[in-house]
Amino acid sequence: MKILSFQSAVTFGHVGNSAAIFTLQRLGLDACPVDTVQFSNHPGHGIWRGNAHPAADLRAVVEGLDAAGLLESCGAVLSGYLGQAETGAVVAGAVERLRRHHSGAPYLCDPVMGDEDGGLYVAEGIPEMFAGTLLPLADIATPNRFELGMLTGRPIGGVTDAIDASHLLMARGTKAVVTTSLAVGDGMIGCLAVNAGGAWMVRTPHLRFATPPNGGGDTLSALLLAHLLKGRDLPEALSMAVSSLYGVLERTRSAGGRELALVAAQDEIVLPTRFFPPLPVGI
Ligand code: PXL
Repeated sequence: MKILSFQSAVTFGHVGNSAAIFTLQRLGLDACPVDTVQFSNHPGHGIWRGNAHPAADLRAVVEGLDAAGLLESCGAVLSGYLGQAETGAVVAGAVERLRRHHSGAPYLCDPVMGDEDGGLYVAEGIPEMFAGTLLPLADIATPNRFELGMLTGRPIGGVTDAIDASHLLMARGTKAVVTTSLAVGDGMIGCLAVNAGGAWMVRTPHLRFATPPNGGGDTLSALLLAHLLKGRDLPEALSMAVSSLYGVLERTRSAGGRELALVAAQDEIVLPTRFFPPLPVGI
């Protein structure tokens, strides 16, 4: 199974496609990167250089794949950090083209916009583009708590708020919503999955870092899509994805670096050391 993945690329470190492609490949999936930007490194390092690729260049890549008869060999689309609002239309076009070849081809949209610590870090127009163009096409959205609040115009305090906001996104067309970074008390952090069939939480201990690494969300989205494509249902796929990310983060913390220890911890991608089960949440 090939997955078309629209995300950032960094030369040093592991965020965007520089985290997702390896993760997908390690799970045996054939990942096809469309890099939306090329940066030296994640801006979290303080200094960085690089540029977003113009949307027209990215559209040419999608058109080239389709013209060569290669797009139809892809079975799913993943998107993350897009760099520019105009790139949203290119991703939407790719999803629509792919669904002409394979109706119902899955699309996971990670609406990368910001987080609780750093606030909004994307270009103008991106929040509106996610809300209006990409999320209504998505089978799965993976906002963090901050992004879910931005997308729905409501602050997300606890799990009940997150479930209500997930239903709001689902009323606009998204089929399932996975919200990351929900503080659930007792030093634990939770991921919440909501679809038409119910709601489930996967809780893990909240690992504390002097400077938290970036790219955890990008890795989680890739893991989640991979497990769904392998036929697991949403709660099982979330449980596997969270368990693997926990293993990678634990290894990252003991290595003490600024970047995810993705290569060193690659066995966690395939078989996590600790397993965190999905627990149904009453609505
Ligand atoms: O992890 C999200 C992400 C991916 N790629 C780039 C980023 C960010 C978040 O800041 O800057 C280039």
